[in-house]
Amino acid sequence: MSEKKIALYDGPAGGWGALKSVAHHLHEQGVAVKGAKTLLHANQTDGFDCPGCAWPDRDHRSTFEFCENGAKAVAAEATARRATPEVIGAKTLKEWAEASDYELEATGRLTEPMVYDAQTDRYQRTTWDAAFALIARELQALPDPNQAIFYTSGRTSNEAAFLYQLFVREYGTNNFPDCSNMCHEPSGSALKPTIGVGKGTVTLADFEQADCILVFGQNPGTNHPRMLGELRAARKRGARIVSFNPLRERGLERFADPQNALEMATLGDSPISSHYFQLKVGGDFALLKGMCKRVVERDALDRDFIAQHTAGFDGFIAELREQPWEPLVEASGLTREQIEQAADLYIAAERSIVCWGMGITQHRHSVATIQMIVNLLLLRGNLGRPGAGACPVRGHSNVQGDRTMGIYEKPASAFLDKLGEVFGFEPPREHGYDTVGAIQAMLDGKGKVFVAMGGNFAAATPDTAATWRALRRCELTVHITTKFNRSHVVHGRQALVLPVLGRTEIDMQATGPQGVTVEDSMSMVHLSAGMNAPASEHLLSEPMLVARMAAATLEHSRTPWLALAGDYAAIRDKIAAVLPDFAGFNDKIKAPGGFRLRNTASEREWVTASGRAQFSTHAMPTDLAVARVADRHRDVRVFTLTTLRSHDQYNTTIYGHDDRYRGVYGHRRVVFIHADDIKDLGLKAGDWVDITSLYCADDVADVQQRRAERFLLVAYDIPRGCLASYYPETNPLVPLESFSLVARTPTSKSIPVVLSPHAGPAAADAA
Ligand SMILES: Nc1nc2c(c(=O)[nH]1)N[C@H]1C(S)=C(S)[C@@H](COP(=O)(O)OP(=O)(O)OC[C@H]3O[C@@H](n4cnc5c(=O)[nH]c(N)nc54)[C@H](O)[C@@H]3O)O[C@H]1N2
Ligand SMILES: Nc1nc2c(c(=O)[nH]1)N[C@H]1C(S)=C(S)[C@@H](COP(=O)(O)OP(=O)(O)OC[C@H]3O[C@@H](n4cnc5c(=O)[nH]c(N)nc54)[C@H](O)[C@@H]3O)O[C@H]1N2
Ligand SMILES: [Mo]
Repeated sequence: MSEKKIALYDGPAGGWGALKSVAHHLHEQGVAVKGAKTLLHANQTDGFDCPGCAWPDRDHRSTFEFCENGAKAVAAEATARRATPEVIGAKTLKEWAEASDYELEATGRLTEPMVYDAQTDRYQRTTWDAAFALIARELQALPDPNQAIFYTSGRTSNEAAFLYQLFVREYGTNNFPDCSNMCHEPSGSALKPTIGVGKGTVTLADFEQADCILVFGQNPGTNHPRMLGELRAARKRGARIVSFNPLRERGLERFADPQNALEMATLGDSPISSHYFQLKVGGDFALLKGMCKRVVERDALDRDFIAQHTAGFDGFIAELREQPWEPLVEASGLTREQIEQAADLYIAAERSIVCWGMGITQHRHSVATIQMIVNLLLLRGNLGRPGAGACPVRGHSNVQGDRTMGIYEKPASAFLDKLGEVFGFEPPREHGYDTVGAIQAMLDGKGKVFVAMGGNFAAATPDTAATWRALRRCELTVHITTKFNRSHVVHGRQALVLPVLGRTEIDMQATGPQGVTVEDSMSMVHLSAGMNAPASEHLLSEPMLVARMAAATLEHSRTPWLALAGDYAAIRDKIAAVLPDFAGFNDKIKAPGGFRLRNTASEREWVTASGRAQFSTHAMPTDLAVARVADRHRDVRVFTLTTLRSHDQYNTTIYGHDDRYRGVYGHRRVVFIHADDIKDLGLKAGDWVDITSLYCADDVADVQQRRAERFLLVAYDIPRGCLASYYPETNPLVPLESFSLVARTPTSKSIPVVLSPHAGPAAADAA
């Protein structure tokens, strides 16, 4: 671990620091040579899709596109370390429970299937046949298939996801919680009824033509580094880049492109944002409504578009005119002049794109906020024409594709009809559990078998204490995974850990080496093929694992499971038979870079109830948890805590303990806070505090308390009253009952909390 220090970083994002960091991580993972060779195949026409993020590749370049955090994701998978049954079995699970998330994953790639042995409290080696027999026995023993829950994380390929949802539906349930429930679910929920597609409408070509790109609640310098290349190019052309973020994020300010020889040699860099608005955490709805108000007041409307393509305009502007400015100013944390300035930048542009990330989605009113983004776009006809549109920037590299493949707890009946017809069975119709619902069901004893296709449910989900109780109540927990993580340590009465191939590895089946497909954030579907030798000879591919699990469990299935898993082209033919947009799938992916799925909104065809793009009217929310808690606790200072990613992690996978751009080294338990707020608390930067979250439902008098201990106070450029800290360490503070309306996404970006000095020896130790 690096030396612990807090030291302001004043360089650009990217640059030599990024190259140095990659060299360090490759070395750490023991993959200096193989890793470097592997990196050169990331996002190449004949290579694998980078497991880092869902940002699209520019026409699958023939030259290697450098990305620091993509490189770390690849290095983490291509690591030389091996978590054999001997390594994992050397400790009891009670002992493993003491290890950090970092230490768990640092054991390396899992090599063989393992089963939990309650007698010794250890995982031990098992065979694949025994593992599938155990799963089959437990699933068949359940009196109701709805007692089984099947989670998916977003790295799973289309082929694996399609087989997985088919298996689960033939088994008899729609219980498909997935990482999307905690991520961009509100984007889909907001977009589908308003513009007819639950996805973004733009492509990279639009980024070349936009005059104004608005970036809300997103930190691309860390989470989508390749996006900085597009933003930088746009800025160089003279486009305006307008950022809305409570924190000043270095990646949104300045960037030195490692691709650019001159910038690297001269230590030069390029500005990214032309304008930066540091609004309050959760202030976006008010800000966006204010921007819409200004657009209407200035009469800067595309009246032809509104008349021809939209519905609900009159109701929307009538309510908007009634909306006083004062509450908008108060809730946004910006001045009226700033809100007007932001709107004027938007008005001045001929073509605008709005991008957003988790800073928008993980709030109580996220769906309304995203619909306010849609309103803003509709007012000026910024949908369905070049250089304009909506751009929710997805997280996991195939999270969008998994949904397209049917990983959804509320499937459309047309999809189920077709699935049943193609495979000759009657799919279940009842909607299933999402992530919050699944935790609740396990807590209530209604969910008894938990199967996870990737991910780290125990660490990624809200309300850690409740989630762990839920998982521990299960009869059986099954994790299909590449690395050892928290979810394997917090297990059911019986437990299996089943290791699979990663994307960078050669996937050899009966008919030869196989490629899989993924869909990026801009609906481009393309092939991905690994080139490294598998981490162990015992690994199964995800499609083969699902096929064998299905063949063992479903005695009357007519699906040729093993034949499908022996030839992924055959799976793709079935996908094409079920999903009309995939007609000719196997031919289409032969084109370098693949093909784009049809996006009706980008053609100005509106597949909505009214047949038009829909304005949505939303009043200012009055039911905010922070306000409710502050009202009941007038004697203490209630802060709004937002939880985010450091530069050295991939969700729950912790690569290291530095957050270079925010000046944090060797620490993860930090809380960013305004210097004046530290003073008001009678504390100083460098002091240790405990964080207590307070939560009360609308109609309940009880205030629930949750606690996470020992965080270092870091003075930071963040609005007063707002705090930021890293996830997953802060997940114990997120109440299970607190989620966004409609989408049910945990509100991990607006948690009411109070701070208190940490007493006890740990503070001294850690400092
Ligand atoms: N290297 C790396 N890449 C990743 C990931 C990773 O962990 N590591 N995760 C992947 C996944 S699954 C996802 S979903 C994406 C996540 O990518 P992001 O959406 O960038 O995720 P966060 O780090 O949660 O950061 C959200 C940003 O929102 C800001 N923010 C916080 N609260 C608010 C608010 O109320 N309003 C506004 N306007 N801004 C706010 C924060 O300051 C931060 O800059 O990245 C993907 N890519
Ligand atoms: N407080 C708070 N909580 C959050 C968030 C937040 O911003 N704040 N963000 C939320 C978001 S946006 C998301 S997407 C979720 C993420 O939730 P998850 O998707 O469940 O979590 P990850 O950390 O991405 O999962 C990492 C694990 O995936 C496994 N894995 C990696 N590659 C593969 C593979 O190729 N195959 C298989 N089978 N397994 C693999 C490894 O075991 C690794 O440990 O967390 C959410 N939780
Ligand atoms: Mo995500």
